[in-house]
Amino acid sequence: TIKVTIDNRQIEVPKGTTIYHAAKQLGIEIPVLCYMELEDMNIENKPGGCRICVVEVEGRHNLAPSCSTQCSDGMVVKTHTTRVLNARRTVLEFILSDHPKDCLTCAKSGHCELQDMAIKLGVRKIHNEEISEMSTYKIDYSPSIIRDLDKCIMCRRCETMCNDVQTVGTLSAINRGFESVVSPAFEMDLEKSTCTYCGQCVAVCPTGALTEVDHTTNVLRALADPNKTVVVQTAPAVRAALGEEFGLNAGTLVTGKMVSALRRLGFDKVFDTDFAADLTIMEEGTELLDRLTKHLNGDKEVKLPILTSCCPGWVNFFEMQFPDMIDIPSTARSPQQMFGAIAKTYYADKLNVKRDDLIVVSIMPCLAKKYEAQRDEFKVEDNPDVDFSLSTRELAHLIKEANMDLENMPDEDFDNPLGESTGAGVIFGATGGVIEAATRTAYELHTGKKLDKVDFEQLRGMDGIREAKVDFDGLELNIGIAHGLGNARKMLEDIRDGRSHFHAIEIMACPGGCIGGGGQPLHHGDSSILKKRIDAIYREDSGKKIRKSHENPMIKELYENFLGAPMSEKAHKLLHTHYSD
Ligand code: HC0
Ligand code: SF4
Repeated sequence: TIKVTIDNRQIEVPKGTTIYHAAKQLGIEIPVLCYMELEDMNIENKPGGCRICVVEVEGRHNLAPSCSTQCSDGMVVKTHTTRVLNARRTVLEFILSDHPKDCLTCAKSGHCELQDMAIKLGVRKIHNEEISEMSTYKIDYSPSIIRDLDKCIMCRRCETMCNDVQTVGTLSAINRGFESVVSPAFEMDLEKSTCTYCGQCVAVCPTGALTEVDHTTNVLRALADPNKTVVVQTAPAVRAALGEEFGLNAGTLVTGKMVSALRRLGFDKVFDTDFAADLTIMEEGTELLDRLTKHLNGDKEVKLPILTSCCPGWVNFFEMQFPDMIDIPSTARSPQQMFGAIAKTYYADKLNVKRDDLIVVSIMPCLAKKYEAQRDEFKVEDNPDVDFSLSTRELAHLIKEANMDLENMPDEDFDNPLGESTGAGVIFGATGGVIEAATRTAYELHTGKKLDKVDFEQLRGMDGIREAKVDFDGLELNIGIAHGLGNARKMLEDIRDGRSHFHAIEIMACPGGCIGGGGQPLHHGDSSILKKRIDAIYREDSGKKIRKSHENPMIKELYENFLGAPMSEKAHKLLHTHYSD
């Protein structure tokens, strides 16, 4: 270890520790802008570019960026001298001089780290603004994400997420000096690139450079139209994070309050994507058992492992990066899309409403869901099964705009029939949850026995790649789990190279699963927030009366009265899909 003195206090740290981290251990928070740490993944973004984190080191002429300067033995550091404070303000003024000043109307207003920094450092005037040049770029619109590079401050966090965590490689810094930006190759539009719309870049962007496509106005318009019946479905992960937008602690469940807020916003019916998650398990679980049985009977045509297919970012990833393997994932549509297909057939018929007059809105923790909703396979004569997909953040905006106070809303229940769900549907929102839900159902269907204990703890956790064996009454199933596309890539490469021993694998594009989706309240890479959301999801599950998808009475009724059986012809038409390379 080495000894350093920071602001007159001594600390011993291991060699290689940065000044920033040593100070942190002393409880001294040095302000940072571009720096980002993903502790669980052992990934750091430290381009040392913004220079907001500079400190004074005794004996050195220049100020040192604390995020990327290592401590040396006997080093004496001062973190907030007048010189340091002036330098930070000057640096920030430089950044602001090349930044639009439309804070009042910016989509990130109130959540912008640049704005927060200007407040923190007391910037009241931008010196020499009149003589400084502004770089301008055309705004890049895609089905899920908007890139407004005028607002990019070159922190490179998006690049770290896209390249190091997701290994998608869409975003990288191009050009030099004043012209430099983070962009897809050849300044191509996101829609033409390899982007999966996972939204992890948006989740860490400190400014308004990367934001979601906002559909709140479309939804308000539909709600105001007397000729439309507007129903909403809420994804499992939303209830575990929405509260954060209203100042509640991470991990607070707001299921009932969210339902009453949606009802007061004017939705005719408030339904649950968890219902469709139960339906997904019926289809995917049956498909798993079918493939498994055929495989064990020596059918060479049938491949294993089966991969889950409910995450649209992941679907985009394998379609683009592993086109030779598109026959391995399950053909089951995602719960969002199963919900839409059932709502616009079975439910519309029940209500005697024309397809065009039923508007289906989804509230999702995800930005890729916006893209998924507008894929051609999920339209009937140009009318989409899901009309608009809003993120958790967009729902928070709608609730705030209506001047509702979420914390003090009454707890209300979902409507029926498409609001009835089990604990198995809820856990879809956390990494490992989909495969645990499938295991609960597949076990009972395959063995004909009742599970004494529905909790499969061995499938839970935050490790990027996990594996567990589950005993199906003598038949041992190898189950794999990956979250984050970088981990998914490893799983796929193993399968391609014949090294995979799994029967079934769950893959989710975002670290943590949907609770860490690109549409959730911003968590700035803090994994303790993700863990609290995951705990909340399992709490909701354990409090549910029914915890296995095949026991959901409304699902049983749907099969009896409408679909027939899992994987029936009708189920295939409405609930399954195909992939394209
Ligand atoms: Fe998910 Fe879903 S669990 S992808 O993670 O499967 O977005 O929350 O809604 O569709 O149910 C997201 C979350 C969903 C879907 C479900 C699945
Ligand atoms: Fe990369 Fe995901 Fe952002 Fe697309 S959405 S640029 S894949 S991080």
